[in-house]
Amino acid sequence: MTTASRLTRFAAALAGAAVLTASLSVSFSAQARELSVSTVLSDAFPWGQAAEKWAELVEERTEGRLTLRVYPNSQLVAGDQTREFSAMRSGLIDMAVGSTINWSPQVPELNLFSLPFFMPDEAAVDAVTGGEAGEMIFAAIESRGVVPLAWGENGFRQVSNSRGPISEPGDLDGLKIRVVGSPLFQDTFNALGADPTQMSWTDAQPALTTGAVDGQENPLSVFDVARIDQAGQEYLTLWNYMNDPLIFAVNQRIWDSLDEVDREILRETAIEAGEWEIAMTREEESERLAAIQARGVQVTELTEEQHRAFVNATASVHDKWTARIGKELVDAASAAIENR
Ligand code: X2X
Repeated sequence: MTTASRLTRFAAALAGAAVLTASLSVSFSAQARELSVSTVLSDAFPWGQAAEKWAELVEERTEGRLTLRVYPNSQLVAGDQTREFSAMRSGLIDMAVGSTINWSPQVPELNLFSLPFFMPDEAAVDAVTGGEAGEMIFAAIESRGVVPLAWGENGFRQVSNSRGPISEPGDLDGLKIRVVGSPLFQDTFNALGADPTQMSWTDAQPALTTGAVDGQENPLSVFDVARIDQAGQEYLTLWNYMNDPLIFAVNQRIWDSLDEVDREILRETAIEAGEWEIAMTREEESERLAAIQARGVQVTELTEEQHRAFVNATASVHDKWTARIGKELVDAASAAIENR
C-alpha cells in the first residue's frame, strides 16, 4: 500500500468516525428525556387535566426535549396519596400536581388551607396563594427538597352523606365520615360530633358504595365526575368549609439537572396550566351543581346563622392548628384575606 493510499484510507476512517460521532450526538440530543408526573385524579377530572395540559405545553415548547408522562390514580405510590410528597422528595417520582391536603403530613404549613371556615371565597384563596403567604408556603416546600412552581385548584370542599340533610353541627352527630390523610380533618369532624375515619381516595369509593362509611367531603367536580351520588350519597351540603389548592412541583435533583431554558419553560407552562385549570374549575361549578341536582341529590345551603354555628363548633381546631402551621403564616394569610 502506498503512503498516499494509506493516507486516503486513514482520512476515510476519520471521516467515518466523524459521521458516526455526529449521528450519535444528533440522536442523543433528539432523544426526549421522560419525566414522571404523579396525580391522584385522572384526566376525567380538572386535576388530571391540569397535569395533561402541563405535559402538552412542555412538549410543545421544549420541542420534544422533555416529555412529561402523567401517572394518575396515585399509582406511583400504590394508592397512598399521603406518600406522594415523600416519593417526589426522594426521587421515586420526578414531579407531581398534588393537593395541599395530601402533602400536609410532610409540610405542616400546608394545613393552612384545611383550617375549617378560614377561606371565605375564591378571592381569598387568590389573595393567599398570590401574596406573601403563598411565598412563605412555597419556601416551606422548597426547604423540604421539592421545588414548587405553580398553583392549581381542586376546589371548595362540600360534605355529603347517605342519611339525611346536614344544616347544623348536630346533624353530623355519629355519622361515619371518610376523611383525607391529615390529622387536622380528624379534629374538625370530631369537633362537629361526627365519627371521622381516615382513608385514601382509592379506598373511599368502595367504602361509600358498601355503606362502610356514611359520608365524605370533596369538591363538586369530584362529586360530579366520580358520580358519588350513585354510591348512595343523596344529601349534599354546600358549606365551603375549606378550599383545596393544587401545587405543581418538581424533585430538587431533577430541577438542578435542567438548564435555565428548560427550567423557565417548566415554570411558565406550570403557571399557564394552573391558571387554565383554576378558571375552568370555577366556571364549571354551577353546571356541576345543576347536574348533581338533576340526578336527584338533595342540596342544602346554609343560612348565615347556620354557617356561624359550624364556625363556632370548630373554633378550637383553628387555635390548635395555628400553632402547628405557624402563627406568622396564619397571620399573613389572615391579613391577605382581610385586604382582598
Ligand atoms: O382524596 C380526596 O378526597 C381527594 C381526591 O380530593 C384528594 O386527593 C385530596
